[in-house]
Amino acid sequence: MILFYAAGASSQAPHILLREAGLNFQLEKVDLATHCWSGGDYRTINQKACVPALKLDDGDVLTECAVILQFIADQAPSYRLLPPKDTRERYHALEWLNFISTEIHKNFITSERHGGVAANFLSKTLQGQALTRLQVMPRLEYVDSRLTSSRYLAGEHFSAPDAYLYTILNWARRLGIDLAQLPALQDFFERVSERPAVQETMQIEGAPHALLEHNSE
Ligand SMILES: N[C@@H](CCC(=O)N[C@@H](CS)C(=O)NCC(=O)O)C(=O)O
Repeated sequence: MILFYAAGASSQAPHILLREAGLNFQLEKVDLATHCWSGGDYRTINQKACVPALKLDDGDVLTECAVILQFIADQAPSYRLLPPKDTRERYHALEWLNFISTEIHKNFITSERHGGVAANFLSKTLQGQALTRLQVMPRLEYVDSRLTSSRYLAGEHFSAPDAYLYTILNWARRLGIDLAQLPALQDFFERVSERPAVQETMQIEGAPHALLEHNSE
């Protein structure tokens, strides 16, 4: 399997989960500004030009973060990275994946484009970043309220939606959202940060793109 990723992008969630699942995989970095990877034009891998994409050993390519996470979890069922199929708990975990994807992830993505290039996933202007904060705060407050009664989104066990939420909380922090005002989310973030698979992922991916033009953060 090959995971196509960009540092700190939503592809970080499947990256974490592949490590949690102990699966064999390769990483290929994508430059979202030029649509290039070491093998050429990334749009020949994923016509949507977005990461993540997961190329399977038979050549098939899966896209869409929430779906890739389900696929990875199902490759290693003993790790229980999603509750078993056909259980009510499974559907509640899928509710989280869908909520994070449609209500949180997409509200972080800016419509700004730089130099005419669709190259960035978080806003690079102060005005755009303020708008993002307005959009995401009520959704993060909802997640915070739900995490007051359990350690992880699907209960007491780390699972796929947690990898996705963790990735997105990194975006919140980069945009200056102080997690101290969301105490359950702050605890969750610290707990997940300590996981070896997460630390390895963060170290390998390195720093994401700068959040202001002409500023290396
Ligand atoms: N619907 C896609 C969206 C993925 C997405 O938003 N990817 C961003 C990075 S987090 C991206 O590749 N953006 C490229 C661009 O804006 O040009 C999914 O859920 O996987």
